[in-house]
Amino acid sequence: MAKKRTVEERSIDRASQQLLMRADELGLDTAFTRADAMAACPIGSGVSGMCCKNCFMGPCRITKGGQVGVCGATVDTIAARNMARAIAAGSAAHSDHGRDIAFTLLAAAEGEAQGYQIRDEVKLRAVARWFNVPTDGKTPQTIGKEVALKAMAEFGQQKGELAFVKRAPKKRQEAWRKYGIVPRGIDREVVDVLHRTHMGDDQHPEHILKGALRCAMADGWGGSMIATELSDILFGTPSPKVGQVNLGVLKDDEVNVVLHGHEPTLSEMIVAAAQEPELIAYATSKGAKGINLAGICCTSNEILLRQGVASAGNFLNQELALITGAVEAMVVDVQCIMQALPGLAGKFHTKFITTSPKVMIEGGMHIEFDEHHALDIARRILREAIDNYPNRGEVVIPDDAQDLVPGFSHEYINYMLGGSFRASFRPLNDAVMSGRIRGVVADVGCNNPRVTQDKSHTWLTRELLKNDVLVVQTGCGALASGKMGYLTGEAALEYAGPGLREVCEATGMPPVLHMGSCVDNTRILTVLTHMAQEGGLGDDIADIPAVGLAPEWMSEKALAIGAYAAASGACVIFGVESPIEFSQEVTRVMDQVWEKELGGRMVFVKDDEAMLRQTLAHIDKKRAALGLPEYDRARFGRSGDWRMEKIEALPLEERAEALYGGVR
Ligand code: XCC
Ligand code: SF4
Repeated sequence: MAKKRTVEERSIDRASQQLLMRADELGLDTAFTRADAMAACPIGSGVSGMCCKNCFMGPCRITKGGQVGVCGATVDTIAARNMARAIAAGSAAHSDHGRDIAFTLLAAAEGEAQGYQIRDEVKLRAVARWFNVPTDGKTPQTIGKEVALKAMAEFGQQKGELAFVKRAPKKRQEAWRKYGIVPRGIDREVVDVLHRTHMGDDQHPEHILKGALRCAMADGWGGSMIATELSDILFGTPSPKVGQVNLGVLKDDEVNVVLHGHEPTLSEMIVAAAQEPELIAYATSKGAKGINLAGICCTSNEILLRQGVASAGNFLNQELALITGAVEAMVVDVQCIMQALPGLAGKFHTKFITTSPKVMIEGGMHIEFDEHHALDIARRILREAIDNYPNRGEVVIPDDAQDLVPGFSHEYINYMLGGSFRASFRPLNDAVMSGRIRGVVADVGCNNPRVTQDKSHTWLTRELLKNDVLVVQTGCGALASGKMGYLTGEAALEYAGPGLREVCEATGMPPVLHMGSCVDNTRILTVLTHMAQEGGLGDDIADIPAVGLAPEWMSEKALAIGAYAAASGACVIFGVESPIEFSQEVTRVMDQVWEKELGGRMVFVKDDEAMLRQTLAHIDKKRAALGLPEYDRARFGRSGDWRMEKIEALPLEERAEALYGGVR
């Protein structure tokens, strides 16, 4: 059995550490201890072998060079098929989320969705334009209905190109067409990958991965983009809001309802219902001071971004929230929901409630979501939670709750930089061109209990800031930064290098931007497109000095995002372990072949410092290719630099203490 890690080795988040100690005290298992007890399978993980179970002549296990499966499949074919299937599953999950939002928009436009309405007409009209829906003289309801139907049709489309593909820079579209990865229909591309990876089909690694890229494209420029855009139409396009994050947002004297998963549909209605005087009165009748909502994972990001609802944290906080003993109900929809939750909830008074027609878990209560009666369902769920308040036992709530300011949609960034007079990405491009900003990095993705929670996300963020790199974030990576206080502007400016600091001070833009949930990685595609179109940084996403990082990834969705980002021209670096390490060919295709054909690539780098080095090297390489001045941190913003210089002269240990000692 592997060794049990200390709480500090399991997480750098103090609130998590406190509850991990509590879990040890109570003898409760969590993903952290289960990861200690179960070493990752070295063959299934792709590190020292490859496993294929695509047919029942196997499963076949390849652990040495030259070995093949019963059917003759090589390690490269198996690695490519496994990667492609993971990308298809991830694309399916994101895209199906988008489909459900389209159903809700349709019901709302037809006046049949209780509680929902069209909140952002400007966005509705913009999306209508992309879908070629004429808007002249039509009511928002009619446009909404036509947009919803067009969105749904993108899923079932058999031939042609997805509508949002033409939002990308021209040159990017040409690269996609040339390499043959323009997605035809969202469902079709997922089915295509499942078909071609069935036993006895596509067995050419690069060709399999090309299918996987087309599928990922159907996610990034299809399903996920639909999810983001239609959510904005229904619930409003985000703009900065003050919120709070970490387990300390749970209240010891209110009914705590934790909303976990990914979709904004039901959670938005729960937010609305929680403000109803009757329900608040019902809560007080049970002895509580009120109803307190808190999110986990991307459902959290959705309602944090739009409604300012507090976040109890990221992926690895889900079990810890229950261990506070303070949660009356945990309500989940889809994705990233650990099966351990209902069992853990049973150790406390917590009611565990599944709501998606797609997700049921043994031991949980199921109250099924239906967009036609969402508000009534939300009320029923809140009543279940309130009824449970008197059953609460001993409570341990860490006092960690950090302020944060999320909500940087591309629309808002545009506005923030240019001001209302002339919204523009010009100041951002100028800052990159002058070298004040060295480049842009998206640090996104999950937590993974195989590595220390939040450590890589936050270390990389700090180091990138010091190197004058602007950091944008989504998903669990964003919540990691939030917990460390890096999403308030001032705190992050402490770390920012002189040039970046100068730009941020002049424009009011914080150096770390929380752009939303995981489907909102499509907002980053839009920002990069705007930057390419603004001029001065080439004319394609691949020209921009930008890198995507997923240092603590774990989900198939993360691989789908990585693949569409690489297809879109970005250099993407994943941490933890390489699931394709055992196949040199697949590693080569995803790195070199993709870079040659598409300008983007996807690599796996285990070590944080190596990840940082490669990130900066890529940025500098792109700067040089654009003929931009070499990055030189000494050129800008001398004010305040004495502090950084003094710190940088210190020996490593003291430097770490001086920089991070106060924040940890
Ligand atoms: Fe899930 Fe989106 Fe990963 Fe977090 S980051 S663990 S996928 S919640 Ni998408
Ligand atoms: Fe083995 Fe080939 Fe079947 Fe895979 S498809 S399990 S390699 S026989």
